[in-house]
Amino acid sequence: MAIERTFSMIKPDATERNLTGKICAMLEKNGLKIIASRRTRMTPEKAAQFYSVHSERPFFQSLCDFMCSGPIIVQVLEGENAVLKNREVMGATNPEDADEGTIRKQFAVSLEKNSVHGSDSLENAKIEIDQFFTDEEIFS
Ligand code: IDP
Ligand code: MG
Repeated sequence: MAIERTFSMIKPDATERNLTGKICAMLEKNGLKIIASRRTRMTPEKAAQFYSVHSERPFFQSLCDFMCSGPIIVQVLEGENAVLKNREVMGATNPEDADEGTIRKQFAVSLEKNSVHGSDSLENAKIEIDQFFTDEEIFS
């Protein structure tokens, strides 16, 4: 297995409920090392760019509004098979479908307000990391 990097976000529904530490602890417990982290806010432009793959979906505008509604934490995670591992720790997009013990099962409020984002491929991980971090901000 290869050491990979993936991009993670803690979404506004989770920062609002002060769950940052609990979510980071679950990532770390599962072998994902937080090698960059910053609390910030999405702008409407940045949200639209980040979720552009979903621009034709009916939930797009609501999703962008939600992502701008409060602070987020942007992170780079590193570890064995980090892309897939993070998706496993996150759980299914819809918390109703998420497995026990996953972040979304434990913390998500709804299909939209599902507490965390994680890159879905190594290729997208690199694109997403580059949208938020320079190489000088990442320390493994
Ligand atoms: P993912 O976050 O598990 O990769 P995606 O399908 O990429 O899921 O969707 C991106 C985000 O858009 C989801 O995490 C969720 O916040 C939101 N979303 C996805 N599908 C729906 C929907 O049907 N209604 C409302 N929001 C949705
Ligand atoms: Mg996705």
